[in-house]
Amino acid sequence: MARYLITGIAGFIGSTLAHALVEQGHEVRGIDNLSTGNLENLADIRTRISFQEMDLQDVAGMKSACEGIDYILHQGALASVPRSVKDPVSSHESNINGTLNLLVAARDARVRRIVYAASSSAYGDQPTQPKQEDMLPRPLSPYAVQKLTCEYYIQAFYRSYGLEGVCLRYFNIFGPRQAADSPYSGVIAQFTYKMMAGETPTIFGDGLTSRDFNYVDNAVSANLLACTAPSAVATGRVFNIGTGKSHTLNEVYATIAEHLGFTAKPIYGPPREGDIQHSLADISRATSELGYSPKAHFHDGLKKTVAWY
Ligand code: UD2
Repeated sequence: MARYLITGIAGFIGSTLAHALVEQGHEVRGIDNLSTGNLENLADIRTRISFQEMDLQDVAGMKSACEGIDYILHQGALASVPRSVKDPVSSHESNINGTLNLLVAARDARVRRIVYAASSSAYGDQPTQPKQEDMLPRPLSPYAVQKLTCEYYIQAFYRSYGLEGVCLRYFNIFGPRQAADSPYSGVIAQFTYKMMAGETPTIFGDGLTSRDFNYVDNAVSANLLACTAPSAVATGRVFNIGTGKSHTLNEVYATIAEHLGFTAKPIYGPPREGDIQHSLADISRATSELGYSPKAHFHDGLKKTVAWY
């Protein structure tokens, strides 16, 4: 049994991690400022975790949150490319200042390792597919810059202070509990929610935009592997957490529509600012070095997700 701190525990990925760790008998502490997270995501495990409403930028709070912790799974962030384009300052404060404050607290508390929710957005408009970790990043949006900056901070804290850190570059994670009711929600959640309400979703661009959509269970297993992998393999390193397969927005729309019996054709709108056209992961580093294997497949994951909403 180990002691975990999950930041952003009331959010989509944070709460899914919490369920998995509680299930395995670990001690789970979680913080969330509830700006986008929702305590309903934790309702069935609320008595089995220790939760505090807290902002990542709270210096004293983060100090006490890190006390006695073995592993930090750092999911807390103001996610979304378009949100960061609209308001780069608030997302910078949460994503960069908050992470830096957490790192200082983790270093001082001698936390064993921090696993960071990095983002595939770091690759930006690099034309080469699939994306490999050693490619030069070309972030296009403030969000991508913020997520990449924190990868560098994680690595610098390892080299400067010996705080072990692993960066998991998530590729479009989806699944149950993903917020669906905001324009900043992930596309699968938004399409499902809208179709269920009888509204026709808008596809930004020509529908041929593609993403390596990865079901949340695969992200959970990647986090657990990143905690236990030998330091020489994992520490200070970046791993793509995708599936190695991509799907277009047209395909996503059609599949969700089929599950829900929704018959209207999509509305097409202009491409979204800060968006990249194609995103596909090369997962060979994570598979060979962490033992990561994305067992949950896109279509099964989509079926479970649609059924959940
Ligand atoms: C980025 C990152 C992802 C994660 C996420 C967090 C990339 C490739 N991926 O996801 O790893 O960090 O940010 O937020 O950078 N769309 C529509 N209609 C809608 C909503 C979205 O067509 O109503 C399109 C959107 O323009 C984009 C695609 O769907 O082309 C996916 O959008 P998203 O917001 O779900 O995720 P994305 O790719 O920005």
